[in-house]
Amino acid sequence: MRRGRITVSALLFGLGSVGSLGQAPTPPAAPTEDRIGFPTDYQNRLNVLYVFDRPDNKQVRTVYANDAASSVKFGQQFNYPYGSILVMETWRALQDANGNPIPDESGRFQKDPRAVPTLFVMRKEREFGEAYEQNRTGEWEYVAYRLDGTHQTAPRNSANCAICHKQAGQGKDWVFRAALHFNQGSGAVPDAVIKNYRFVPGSLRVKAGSVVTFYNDDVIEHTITDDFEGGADTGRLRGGSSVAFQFSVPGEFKFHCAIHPAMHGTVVVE
Ligand code: HEC
Ligand SMILES: [Cu+2]
Repeated sequence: MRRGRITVSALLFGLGSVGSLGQAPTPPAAPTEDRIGFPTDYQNRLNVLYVFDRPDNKQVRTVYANDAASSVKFGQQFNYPYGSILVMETWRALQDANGNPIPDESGRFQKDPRAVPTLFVMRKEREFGEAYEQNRTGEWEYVAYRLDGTHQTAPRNSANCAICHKQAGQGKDWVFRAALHFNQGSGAVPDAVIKNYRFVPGSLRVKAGSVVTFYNDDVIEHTITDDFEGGADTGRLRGGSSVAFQFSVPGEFKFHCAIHPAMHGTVVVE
């Protein structure tokens, strides 16, 4: 009991001493100058790298890459060339009266035509990023813009971008989801995943006409192969890739993995 109490007060004391300096906390170090530049005409000048549906905040996130960033090949993700620019356009998804995203025919979120997007931009140049000090992510700098070119997140406030992008890791040069592009993953919200040699969930119930997206979230290849001979077969799906099927006819559809025949799954269409 006594020991527990001492531990707690020691912890509080530790936190208190940080706040007792009598000054506003210094924000984490960041660049003071915008060395990125607003990506004018990005929708026409840049290539789409991936489109990601965010179910939690109901956004369509379209990530564009300039030619330098698009030149990166699978297996070289640890080193984007200097001059690489990635633009993530975050756009509110079209929603029904209950706030549920309204999918298009292929099951993807749609952009709400009444909404205004924000542009998150990261750019890599020689010796960029040093201003982030201990939060530095290689040679990238970050800014977020509104469409009129003003800053939503100015350079001096961009340390949080670097701090979070650290999670993407050096092996991917601090870019989170380029694997979607390399693996032809669609970025749709998955209805089922393949993980540890298993279809999760093993049985899925959908309404006739539904589009079902399967995502291979495993580290190796699997297939989705109809148990019915001559039926659908995805062929080898790399880890990180996804595939979508439309189920129009009611019934029970059983499938397996052709590489690991003990892997089985079912879709029940009502
Ligand atoms: C809380 C963590 C977090 C913060 C803070 C954050 N990002 Fe990201 N960012 C992500 C994740 C995760 C993705 C991948 C898409 C997703 O999951 O929404 C991403 C994607 C991106 C992409 C597309 C390339 C990629 O990494 O896949 C860009 C460009 C980007 N962010 C820029 C920024 C900028 C600029 C800021 C600051 C204004 C910022 N981010 C702040 C987590 C973060
Ligand atoms: Cu398999």
